[in-house]
Amino acid sequence: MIYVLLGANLGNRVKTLQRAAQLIAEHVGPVVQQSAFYETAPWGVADQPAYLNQVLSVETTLPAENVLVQTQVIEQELGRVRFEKWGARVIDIDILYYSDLVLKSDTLTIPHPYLHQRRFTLVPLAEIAPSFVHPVLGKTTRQLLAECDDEGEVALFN
Ligand code: PH2
Ligand code: MG
Ligand code: MG
Repeated sequence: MIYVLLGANLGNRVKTLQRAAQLIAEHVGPVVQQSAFYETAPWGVADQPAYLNQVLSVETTLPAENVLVQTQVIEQELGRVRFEKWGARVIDIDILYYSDLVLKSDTLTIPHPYLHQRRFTLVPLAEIAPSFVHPVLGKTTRQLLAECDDEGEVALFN
């Protein structure tokens, strides 16, 4: 099982996240669980619109590097243009976990290196995977969230 974070803060955020989940199901594998949408304060670069974030669990037979390629193709297809690190974007798809795999290459780090520092990731992840254990830190999502000192706002979005 893999866990991916979707994020969008430009354009029609709901439509984009829905379309991203469809494309992930087509090109990566069946979506098993999806968290609610959360509206979240921008992290890293403050002066940008609020994000919608969602976490999905996905069953896949693809190796991690191929999942990355597929998610990048989907980002392109949905109109992503890269400007600045942590800046506004139509869609961002980040791999959080790939089962209990630990991997560091030039292009990909799994688990996602910032996941434990960000409420906008931990809150939706805790909704669908509260007991999943971080393979490096050895803590559940619930524990990581309790210990996270990020104070960024994360609100259920309806
Ligand atoms: N993604 C970023 C930078 N900052 N802030 C929020 N709230 N949500 C995100 O998905 C996000 C961010 C870089 O990927
Ligand atoms: Mg990201
Ligand atoms: Mg990304």
